[in-house]
Amino acid sequence: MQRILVTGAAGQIGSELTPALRERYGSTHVVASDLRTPAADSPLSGGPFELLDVRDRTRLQAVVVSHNIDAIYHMAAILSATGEANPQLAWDVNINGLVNVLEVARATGVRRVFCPSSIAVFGPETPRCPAPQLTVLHPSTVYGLTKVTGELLGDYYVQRYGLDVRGLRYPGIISSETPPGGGTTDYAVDIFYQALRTAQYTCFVRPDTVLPMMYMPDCIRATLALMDADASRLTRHCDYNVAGISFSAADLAAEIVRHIPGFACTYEPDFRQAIADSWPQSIDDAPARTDWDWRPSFDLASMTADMIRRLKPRLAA
Ligand code: NAD
Ligand code: AKB
Repeated sequence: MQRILVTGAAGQIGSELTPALRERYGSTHVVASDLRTPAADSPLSGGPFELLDVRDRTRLQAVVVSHNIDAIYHMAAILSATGEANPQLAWDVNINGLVNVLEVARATGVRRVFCPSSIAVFGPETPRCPAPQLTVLHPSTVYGLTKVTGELLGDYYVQRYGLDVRGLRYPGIISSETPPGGGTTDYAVDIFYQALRTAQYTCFVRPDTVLPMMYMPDCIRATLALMDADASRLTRHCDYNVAGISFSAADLAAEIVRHIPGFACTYEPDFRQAIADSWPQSIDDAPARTDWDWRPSFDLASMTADMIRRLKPRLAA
């Protein structure tokens, strides 16, 4: 049975990935870790937790050795909008944290690392509709720079050291359990909270902004499917494109109106508009479909209905 460490486990994805891994591998086999201690009623409460800053290699190695870890899901990162506010912090956490994870893996018994990438690897010169798997990677954010570097570094550890490192270029992730942590695609989650609380939302990108997005159940399924895939079928390692749903901010608002008829969305684009404009509108994920049978299961209508079904009782209470 694998013994897994999840870094950045208290974040938007880690807080749902960790319970999914615990369901598969057993609660005591999956150690959650983060900079911040989760609340007692958090989704992480069902198993071991370690306070861990991924920039501290000594502590990271001590946690890996003491729990006899053989796989790391490295979710700790600084996202695009926070990264533009503090580029040095983004570089420090995203690059030095990743180097520490890979080096600790090499020095200990860790055999497998999952390291997420992002649509942020693409930039204004990338074809936007769809972004091909193999294309120009010239991002305009520090976050995108760290993600391109992370993909290349992961691939290097595969060829140079034989470490099994895998990664996906996640689109913007939409979810109902834990709010997103400082990205450009956060509006596609915030809009649900405000629609249910006040029936109004001021969106920080223009209504015609189209971005690739994915609902959390598909994100978790894609992550587990890539990690389950037979290595002999993989033609790539750390940079698989994965597509979910592409829609504009106005399309999302219109879909929410079908459930909350009085909902009104206004638009006041801020600095995140330029980031969104530098990313593609859709993704070509043919290698993921061929190599490990990837198919998304949620569209805009089913994602919106499920988000509202989950959030409504919680926000009403
Ligand atoms: P998040 O911001 O919600 O969570 C990141 C977590 O990392 C937070 O809990 C934070 O406390 C923790 N963290 C920050 N600095 C740390 C440090 N120095 N040491 C340890 N922990 C630290 O992010 P997320 O949305 O869960 O993203 C997880 C991964 O997926 C990241 O690599 C991100 O780039 C990638 N990704 C996310 C999305 C998305 O839309 N959520 C899209 C593309 C890629
Ligand atoms: C962000 O907006 O920074 C993230 C991402 C797409 O990587 N959600």
